[in-house]
Amino acid sequence: MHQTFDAALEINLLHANQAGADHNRAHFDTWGISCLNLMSSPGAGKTQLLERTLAVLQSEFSIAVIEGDMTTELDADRLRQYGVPVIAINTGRSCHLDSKMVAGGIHRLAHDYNPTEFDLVLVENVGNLVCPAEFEVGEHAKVALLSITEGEDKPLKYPVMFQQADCLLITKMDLAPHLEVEIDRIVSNVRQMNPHCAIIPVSAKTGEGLEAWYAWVRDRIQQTQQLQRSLAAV
Ligand SMILES: Nc1nc2c(ncn2[C@@H]2O[C@H](COP(=O)(O)OP(=O)(O)OP(=O)(O)O)[C@@H](O)[C@H]2O)c(=O)[nH]1
Ligand SMILES: [Mg+2]
Repeated sequence: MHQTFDAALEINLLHANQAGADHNRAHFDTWGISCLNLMSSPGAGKTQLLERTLAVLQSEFSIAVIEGDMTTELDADRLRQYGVPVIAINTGRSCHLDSKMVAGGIHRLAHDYNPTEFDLVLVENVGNLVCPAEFEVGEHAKVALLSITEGEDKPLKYPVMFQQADCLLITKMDLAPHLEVEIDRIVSNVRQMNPHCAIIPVSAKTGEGLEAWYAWVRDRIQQTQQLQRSLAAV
């Protein structure tokens, strides 16, 4: 009985969240903004990757960040040093961002800036390998990060994140010589879950693989801008 009630509640919750995510995406589409949702377990390297990404891509694109953390603005402050707008969202007891929280962030951004001037909104989700994958926030693509210190088995044990990802970044590749990790096994475990996502091994420390990541981001931005042009034409 309880189980039926819980399942119904979860379906309603996810349904309401999806409607909110669609609404957020419609805003992004109208404004010609590409939105990427970065997700991983705590400490896989989301903020460090964003620091490198902002340093390089902000000369090409106008970028804003929505930074989700349960508490503190520590990550938001790291990213503010790059001179881009960073909207911090503290989720309190919640282990993921949801579409309503991100709608609040979008409205703050639109209040303080002209949203049509942005090309890219990067969302850093709360560090968690499970729940963020279930709650869309209006992103155009999901980017999952898995650091090589976490173990090759994680794609099999936490499948939803890896099934949903459009791009998987295998992070901290500079540590490979110090670990007994088989990168091929990470890749084949991801492929069991998701035959199509881009898989890019990177190190935010040495810069390995980052050109491929930037190329992937540029491609996503181009796709959104093409969509906006075709929406404007009808
Ligand atoms: N060796 C190495 N360390 C890294 C790399 N990327 C991040 N780190 C380190 O990993 C730790 C966590 O990095 P963050 O970027 O804060 O990770 P995060 O995913 O944003 O963490 P949360 O926001 O707490 O979930 C820090 O000590 C980073 O310096 C990398 O490519 N190589
Ligand atoms: Mg972080």
